[in-house]
Amino acid sequence: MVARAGLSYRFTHAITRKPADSVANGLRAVDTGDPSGDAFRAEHELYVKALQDAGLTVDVLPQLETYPDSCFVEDPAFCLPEGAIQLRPGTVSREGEGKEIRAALDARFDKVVELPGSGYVDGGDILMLDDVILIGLSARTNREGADAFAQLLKEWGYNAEVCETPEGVLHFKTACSTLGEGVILATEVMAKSGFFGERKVVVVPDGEDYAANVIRVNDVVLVPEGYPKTLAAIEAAGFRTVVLPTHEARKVDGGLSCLSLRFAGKAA
Ligand code: CIR
Repeated sequence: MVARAGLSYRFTHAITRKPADSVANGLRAVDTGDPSGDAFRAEHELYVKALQDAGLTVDVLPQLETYPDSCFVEDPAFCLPEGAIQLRPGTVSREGEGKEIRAALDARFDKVVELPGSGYVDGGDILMLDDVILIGLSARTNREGADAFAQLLKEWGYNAEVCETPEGVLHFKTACSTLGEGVILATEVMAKSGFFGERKVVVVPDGEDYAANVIRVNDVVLVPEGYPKTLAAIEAAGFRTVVLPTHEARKVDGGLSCLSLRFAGKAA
């Protein structure tokens, strides 16, 4: 595939879902206290506003109490300009979220397909760059799912590569993000992985690994609040930033990318 300038950060639309009260039971590796639905929804409103300010039309789906982690809509789907893919999240309590997001995908895309086969892929393990889509194997994304997804992407005309997410990292994108224009933000471990070839990598300063998960949306980079060294490094690399609170999301291992599906869609 020929690189498509801006594929990874020029967007017109986003799909989000309001955090449910049941997010208090969301999955997490380390318990630092339960998130509150009300406080999370307040942070979520700021997040939606920031996406709108960056130029996106944002669909906000209603809260879904059956699935505590359902506000993390990045995991059950993946969107490209020509269509969307309904994924199969790789943990029991989230497996049904693909079906729940389907109607929202159908409303925005003419082409929506389900991940072929019976493997698992979480959208958090997919890093879209302008010339390649990296798929991280993880506790949530298995080889069968990653290979089926890579094959599908190739049929759609994209380069795809399967990588091993470093041990102890929930999702591939927990530890890296695209800043756009060929520049990556990554934790030190991820920066040393070799996944990014000759690309410029801005390394997340010591002690701020959580801030490796940012999102470039059109002309700005959304950055979590409370990570001043990372913020300064992103700005020093020449990017405009907007800082957002993610305190509730963080309690259940969520970050900025997980809270939306971003894409260049057809006109609203
Ligand atoms: C989970 O463990 O699935 C949620 N508590 C957090 C999901 C974060 N999603 C992401 O990084 N893409």
